[in-house]
Parts: sequence; C-alpha cells; structure tokens
Amino acid sequence: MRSLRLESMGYSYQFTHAIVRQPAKSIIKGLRAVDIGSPDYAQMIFDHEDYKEALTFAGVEVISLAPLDKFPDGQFVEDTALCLPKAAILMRPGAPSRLGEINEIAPKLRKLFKEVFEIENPGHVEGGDILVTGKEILVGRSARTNASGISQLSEIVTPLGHVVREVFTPPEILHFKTECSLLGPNEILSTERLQSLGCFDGYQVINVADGEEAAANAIRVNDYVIMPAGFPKTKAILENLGYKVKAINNNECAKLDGGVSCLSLRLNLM
Ligand code: CIR
Repeated sequence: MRSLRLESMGYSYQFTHAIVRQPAKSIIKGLRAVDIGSPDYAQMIFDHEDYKEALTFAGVEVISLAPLDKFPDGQFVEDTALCLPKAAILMRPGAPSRLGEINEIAPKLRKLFKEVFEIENPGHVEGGDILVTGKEILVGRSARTNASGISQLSEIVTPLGHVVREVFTPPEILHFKTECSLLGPNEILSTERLQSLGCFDGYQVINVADGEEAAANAIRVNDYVIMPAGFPKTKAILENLGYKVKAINNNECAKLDGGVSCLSLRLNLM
C-alpha cells in the first residue's frame, strides 16, 4: 500500500521530468488582471529557452510541447493538471478561455501516467492554486478554483494517500501560488500577506523581502530553487539559508500574471 509518508516526502520537489509548452504568438492576447502592456514575443521566447535550460540544469528531462495558437494562455501548463507520483489529475480551469487547454495536454499525460483522473463540471481547479508540500496538498479557493473542484480533487487523491486542505486565495491575487512556493518538505517561501492568513501554521516560513512580493512564486526542483530575476534581496535571503538559486527573467510572463511555476508541470516518473 502506497503511503504519503513514503519516499521521505521528497515527491513534492524531486522531479525527473518537466512538461513545458512553447509560447504561441497569440500570447499577446493572454489574460491579465491589469493591462500593463503586452509581452514581447521575441523576449518571451528567449526567456523560455532560459527557463528550459534552468530546468535541465536542475536535473530534469524537459518535454517541450508545441505552441497552441488558439489558446493564448496555453504556455501556462501548470494550470492544466496536477501530477503526483503514479497519477495525474486533469484540472478544469475557471477561466472559460482556458477550458480547451485540457484536451491538449490530456493525451500527453495519458501516455506518461497509468492513471489519469479528471475534475468534472461544475468543478473548477487551476493548478496555480495547488501547493503540494511534504505532508499535504493545499488548494486555494479563488476566482478560478471552486468548492466543487476542491472536493472532487480531495475524493480523487485521498485514496492515493494524500491529504487535501482547503485554503483561501486572497481576492487580490490570481492564484494561491502567486504568493508562495515550496522550498523543502516543511519550508515555504511566502509573502507576509499570505502567511498572515494562518495557512502555513506548522511550517517553517521564509518571507520574501519587502517590496519583492513577486519573488514568492518560485519552484524547488531537486537541489535548486528557480526564481524570477530582479529580486536581489530575496535571492540573498535564500542563498544565505543555503539554497542553490537560479534566477531567470520572467518580466514578460509577469505582464500576464504568470510566475515561474506556471510555466511547467513537474513530474516524478520514477
Ligand atoms: C491566466 O490569467 O490564466 C494567465 N494569464 C496566467 C496564468 C498563470 N498561472 C499560474 O501562475 N499558475
């Protein structure tokens, strides 16, 4: 019987593969809460190469999917699925324009995983609202993730040995993980605002530096933390704690509320 406590909880940040999707030219039409200008496609392609290189450097095999012109937000693959050891769960985005992205990622996940589950209508969950830690799966209820979606997710993953805890994504931000990331089995990088809601009680929380809130969306991949460039104080905080950090430019994705986590689905296929 598979147990959540097996494998030293490493499944939450030890990965063998990452799925990314090449940015499509239609990315300039991507969703955004506030319009601060469209991303520069050429720069985005350049940044995407750096992102893949950082993932490779961290020791994962990068699976790169073709761009999807009909889905401007298609490169934000994290929102389309939750990949656990041995099973993947297809999400159901709360943004209507993103619902069709699921049919695009599904065939790939069905090839990689023996078991693939689905969130069904009327449920909505976007992967950006899910933080898998060493002991549980936190899911933030948000404008994109509803109660039905969270309860379906819980019903799917509980028999697999996981524990789901519903938390709340502050209305000012897109996703729960817009303001937090996993650094270790019990270590979380967070903004003070998110931490102040009490959702991380029992964890060791490292706060991003004041004024560097956008640095809270990072990814721990094996021995490395990949974070957005331009946040030197937070980078120094992490390095002083002994984390190996790789910073990559994320300014173009940030114009569409995208952080470094949303650009990949991290998988452990061991
Ligand atoms: C959206 O609004 O859906 C996209 N423009 C950004 C998605 C970012 N996803 C994520 O951080 N997981």
